[in-house]
Amino acid sequence: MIVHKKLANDFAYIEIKNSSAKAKIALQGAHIFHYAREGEEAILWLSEVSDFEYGKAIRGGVPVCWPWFGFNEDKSLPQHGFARISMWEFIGGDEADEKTTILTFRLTHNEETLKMWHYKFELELKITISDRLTMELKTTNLDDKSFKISQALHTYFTVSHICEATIKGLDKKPYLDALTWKNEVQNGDITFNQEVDRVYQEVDSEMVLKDKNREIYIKNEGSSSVVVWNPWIEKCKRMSAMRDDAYQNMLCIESANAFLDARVVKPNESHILRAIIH
Ligand code: TA6
Repeated sequence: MIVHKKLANDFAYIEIKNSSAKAKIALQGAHIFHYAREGEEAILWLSEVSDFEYGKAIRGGVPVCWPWFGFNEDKSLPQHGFARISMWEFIGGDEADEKTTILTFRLTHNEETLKMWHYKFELELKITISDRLTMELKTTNLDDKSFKISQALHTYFTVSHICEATIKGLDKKPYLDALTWKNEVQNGDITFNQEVDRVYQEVDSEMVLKDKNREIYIKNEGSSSVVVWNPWIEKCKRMSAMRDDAYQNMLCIESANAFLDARVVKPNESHILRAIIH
């Protein structure tokens, strides 16, 4: 079932239900803000006080950070790019079988995007809702010059408590610590007892998010960088659209092409970033 819905303020989204899962996707940002497998708690975290308003990114789910990850050198431009606050076109939904729904969204250059980023492009997000969540973000260069992108599927995961969460699969990987701007190397599994904001590089295998009562697997393709973020106590208080204690129940593991893993896309060529979560 694919149902088009609108909030009272006209904010448009699509609700998906099949025999394996439920999901909700906003047209702004092609932003998945709910994904739960049948009979299970939501895998994606969504802030209880998130804005659902045009021009503001939803706090939670999977913001699409594109065509730059983090700050732009020009500080007047939006952090994490403009894709997550742009209106995407819904291209179509395919109810492949009773367990699987595939949706495609598209964003192309327009007068507004060309002011912020001087390239012609087509960006497509294909989302497969089944007992796994698959996101495929395809960047095509429609310009006559090459461009460089950095990007992330900035996935917010729900955790029972941040102190119960462990990430496996990044042992011995180099990372840039975005709190100190120092290069470090991961030693063992990742656990949390303070603010963490890191860009891991050279990532080549599946990661596991171990929580108290479940394990979630994250596999990326077309990507060798992963951002791990939890704002902890003080930053959480400063974050927009987050309750003060929200850091306790969320954790971002972001499938990325960031920093050393930024990609150059030549004219008429494409790059695909894929994340498979189950
Ligand atoms: O990916 C981690 C990060 O860049 C953090 O530094 C952080 O503040 C965050 O994403 C959330 O950014 P936002 O622009 O959504 O407030």
